[in-house]
Amino acid sequence: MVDLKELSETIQQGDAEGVAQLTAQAIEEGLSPKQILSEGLIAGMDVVGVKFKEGELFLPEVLGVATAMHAGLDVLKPVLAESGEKMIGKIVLGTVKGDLHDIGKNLVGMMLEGAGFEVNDLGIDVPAERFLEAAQEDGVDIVGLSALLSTTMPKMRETIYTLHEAGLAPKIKVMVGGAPVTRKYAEEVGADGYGDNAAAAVDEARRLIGISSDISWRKQ
Ligand code: B1M
Repeated sequence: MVDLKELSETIQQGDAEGVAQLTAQAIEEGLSPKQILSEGLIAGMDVVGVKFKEGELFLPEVLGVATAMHAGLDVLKPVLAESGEKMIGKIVLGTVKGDLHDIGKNLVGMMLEGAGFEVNDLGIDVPAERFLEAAQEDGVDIVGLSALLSTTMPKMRETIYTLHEAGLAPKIKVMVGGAPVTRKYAEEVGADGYGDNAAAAVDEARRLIGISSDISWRKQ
């Protein structure tokens, strides 16, 4: 019988092959996708998120862990879809127009997926209109904007303005982040949330959809 604690620990070790194998075994043994996700995969990511925030783990380790998480999610996703169980929220994510940096944004996306969010990653160099188009799809809760250049940061304000003009605020929240972005800047451009790093982005996204940092993985 699969021990979900072992799955959580395998995630923390960044062992992608082991995670895929244990996840498949748990499904085969009839455990619910919800239980596998919350007590195995997300439980492991939560420990990693805290360690990353506290400086105990560094980027290469977190990227390895994120890859392992993806290996588990890849196995679990079809079963989740079949069971009709919802992820906790939906996020449209992208790097703003003119900006090609995506390492941090990808990490944020993976951590968000690890925390149970459905992520629609639009990639890099994303114009405001493309964010708007994606935000208008069904069920989007948050639009996440990443920028690494001081020259592209103003695109955040422009994108937020476009979303507001289309009447998507306040229903859809906007979260921003990236090395040069500060909480003060986020407030100035009218964002609802700000993440200093990937773990903080997960906490902030949970806050924006009204979930406290304990795991409550489904929308009521
Ligand atoms: Co660029 N680059 N770069 N670069 N690059 C920086 C950002 C820079 C600070 C380097 C420097 O000069 N010291 C500087 C920007 C200066 C500024 O404007 N303030 C710079 C420059 C100038 C440039 C070019 C203009 C260089 C040139 O061509 N003359 C050019 C611009 C290209 C463009 O975008 N149009 C350029 C190009 C590149 C590469 C293509 C070579 C490459 C990008 C590869 C890629 O991303 N696929 C690159 C890289 C790698 C960097 C540095 C070295 C590293 C960035 C990175 O990946 N960090 C960077 C220097 C640095 O930051 N120390 C630099 C690791 C990553 C995990 O952190 O992205 O901060 P970060 O993400 C964090 C948080 O910020 C947060 O969580 C993440 C994980 O903890 N976060 C969010 C990010 N997005 C978030 C979104 C959220 C919430 C949190 O909510 C939605």
